[in-house]
Amino acid sequence: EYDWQHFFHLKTIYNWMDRMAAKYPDQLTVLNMGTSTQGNDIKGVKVGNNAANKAIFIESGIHAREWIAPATATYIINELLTSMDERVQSLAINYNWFVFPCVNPDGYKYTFEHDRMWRKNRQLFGTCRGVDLNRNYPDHWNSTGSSSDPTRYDFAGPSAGSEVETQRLIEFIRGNVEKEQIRTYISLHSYSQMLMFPYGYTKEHVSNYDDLQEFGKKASAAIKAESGRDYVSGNLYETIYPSSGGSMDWAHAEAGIPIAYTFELRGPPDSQDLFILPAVEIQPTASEALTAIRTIVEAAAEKG
Ligand code: 0X9
Ligand code: ZN
Repeated sequence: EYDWQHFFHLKTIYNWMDRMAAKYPDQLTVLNMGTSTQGNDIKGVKVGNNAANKAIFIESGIHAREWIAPATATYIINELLTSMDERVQSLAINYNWFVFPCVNPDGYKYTFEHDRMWRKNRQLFGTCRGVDLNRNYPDHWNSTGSSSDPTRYDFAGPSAGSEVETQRLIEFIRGNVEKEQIRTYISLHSYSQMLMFPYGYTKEHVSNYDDLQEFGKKASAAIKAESGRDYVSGNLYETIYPSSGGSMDWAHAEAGIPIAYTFELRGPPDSQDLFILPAVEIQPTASEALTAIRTIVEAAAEKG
């Protein structure tokens, strides 16, 4: 019914989360941030319930066509609950995890039902649709690497934080960041094999640049050792391209979450459709992503 050899529809992912909650009632709780533009739930899970623990927040699927991202998020949830690897078991014991696999549920559904290459949400603007939710966050909104044109793939929206999907995520983080001690924020994307930290909007360095650079480099090395894949690490502005209004910049600068990364996971070996990763790649891609997260979390814990 659910595995990591196929990509699954939104409702299949949500049904799987419900079954995992029934199977692991002590460790897993299903959460709902609220509803999207078109009325779909934005569901996620909390894994772990030790109130003394710090928390890690993971979002994926902000870009609808990047199917490997939600698949990786569900893999991580499953590993936290079932892994026989002591290093992963330690992560589950020592941290609480908030994982929201599909923070753009309308777009994700649309990629299954109508257009595989859809990226944005499905908000209507006259004769066209969609805001790039990773350009809509209220931190130096629409200042670079985004567009005011609703026909474009990188449309920032009519105003900062205009979209309900953005608003629900902001409310969730604001309501939980202190209460749950969220100290790490991960945004999963594809396809460039990069581990990036803030800022996206400027090449100026964050105050903890040296730490984030060091953790990123360690994570790249850990992936290289596991799968032989090369992941470039660095600040987002200089590593991929300038872009403002991303969730990571907001999480770091506005919500005060010190450790924030945007991962670009694998794309296919050779193809024009770089978002269409063969399903056989889900397992190794998700495994190396978890290795990178584990390495970052362990390196940060060592620093104290
Ligand atoms: O353009 C993007 O949003 C990301 N690349 S993707 O191919 N997955 O669309 C890059 C990260 C963008 N930026 C910020 N977080 N600011
Ligand atoms: Zn993306």
